[in-house]
Amino acid sequence: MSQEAIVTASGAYPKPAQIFQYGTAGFRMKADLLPSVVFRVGLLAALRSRYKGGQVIGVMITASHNPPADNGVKLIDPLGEMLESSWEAYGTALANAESDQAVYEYYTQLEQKFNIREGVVPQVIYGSDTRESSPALVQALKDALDAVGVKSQGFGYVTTPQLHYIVRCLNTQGTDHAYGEPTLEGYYKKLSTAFNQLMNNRSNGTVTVDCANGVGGPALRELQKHINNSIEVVVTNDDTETFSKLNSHSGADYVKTNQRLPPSVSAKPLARYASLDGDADRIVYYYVDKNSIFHLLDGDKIATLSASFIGDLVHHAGITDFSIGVVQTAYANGSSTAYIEKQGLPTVCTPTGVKHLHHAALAYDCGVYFEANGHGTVLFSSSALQRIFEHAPESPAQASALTHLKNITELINQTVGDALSDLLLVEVILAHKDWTPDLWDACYTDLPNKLEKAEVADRNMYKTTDAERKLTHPAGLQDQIDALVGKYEQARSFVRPSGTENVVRVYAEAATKTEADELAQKVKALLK
Ligand code: 16G
Ligand code: ZN
Repeated sequence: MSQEAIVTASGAYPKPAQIFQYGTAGFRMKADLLPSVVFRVGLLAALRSRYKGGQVIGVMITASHNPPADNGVKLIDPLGEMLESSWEAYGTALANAESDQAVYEYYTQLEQKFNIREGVVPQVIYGSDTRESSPALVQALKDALDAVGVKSQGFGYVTTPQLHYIVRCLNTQGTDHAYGEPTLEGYYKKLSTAFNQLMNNRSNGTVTVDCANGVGGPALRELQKHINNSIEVVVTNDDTETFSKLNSHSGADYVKTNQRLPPSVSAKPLARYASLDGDADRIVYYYVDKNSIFHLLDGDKIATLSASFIGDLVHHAGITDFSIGVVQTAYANGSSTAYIEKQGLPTVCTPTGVKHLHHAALAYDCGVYFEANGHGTVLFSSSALQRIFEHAPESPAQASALTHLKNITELINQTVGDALSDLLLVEVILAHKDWTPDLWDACYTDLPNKLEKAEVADRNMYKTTDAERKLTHPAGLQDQIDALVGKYEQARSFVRPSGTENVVRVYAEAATKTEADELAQKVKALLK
């Protein structure tokens, strides 16, 4: 690739005096710091595609639930997974190269390291969320892709999971594990066809969905056109024109963190509500009871609901020796873990971040993974899918369960957590069980909990082990935490450095809300 083309194009995107890091979900920060990063991520995407023999790589420009002034960028690997972690460091190094010439040199170093030759045409697709800063960042990306001869295609405003879906479709087209039509229309058709069949002759009233004034709003409206009238979806907080409204007093993160309704929602008792985040890869449900008390149905509740429903279908379809496991993080409520284990299902705890959960979920025929914050999905292994689709039912009841199970595998976006797909999944399960939200909630009672964040001089001083449940550094701190935890009933607490902000997070749960709050405060005080 011509040195001049890269150096000249890079010259339009000078690097600010700043150290960048490819974190849990790519690069994420104030949008005005990002043009050079996005440009360089474009170069990395080109290399990754060439390294993968010309398979399509995705680039998503989004900062998810972060405030409107932020933005971010991350890569999607060929099967719709997050970028393989060993490549994150190359992204970090490219982003931190001090000059345009250094960018070019590092690019050629990577070509040599991976023995990447000329001749393969790299392919990259991209999309963004609805932030004001997104179009300019998309332009920076396109300039990089053009400078190195990438065959590229933009999909405009898309949810993060939609782009993951399209990447996988493009790379599996014409194979026996083709994932679907590689278009947005194909995405809506795939989900809605499965949903409509699963809801056949059922109806389930109304669900009101807060879209955080992000890209999930228009996407949900589009999806709505494809689904039958078995449910009524009321779309709220879907103003994507007023940039300042994004994620403001709305959305999954607001509801989960504050454990309360978005101020714009006046909830009717026992009606269903859900909130998406800014790029629609997270969802939480909630309702108020007859006494107007708010109840959150978070990622843990969605995981337990899905795992038990799928387990029942597998059983009723007459499929045996089928492993189902639930993957969680340290944030999973202790009651949810106890509930899953009581159902005889294995649970695994991994560090925070989708890539860790996703990886662990691959160990099962069916791996259900959700973070408590509402990010998650269900994976079926290819051998499990084969068994499901080849299974011969022995009775009408088995045949019916099997049909539902097949549709469930189509309804779920298996590339990554997808709020729209998860919304339809929950709606289907509640309709099949004929459950109101309080019945779902009654499966187990969450232990009261509290999440705090602490500003620290250097979060990198905090090192964890045991899936982030214990600190190894600073020395002695874990013993102090343990001593505090020992003073409370049913208590648990951990401290972990954030992967997305320069803070340390403190989580505590205990038998009562007062105790959980107090424990969190005391642990936080240890960090001073
Ligand atoms: C990122 C992760 C999310 C995780 C969050 C934790 C992905 C796609 N996103 O947003 O899953 O819950 O980081 O943030 O992996 P923290 O490290 O700041 O607590
Ligand atoms: Zn998100």
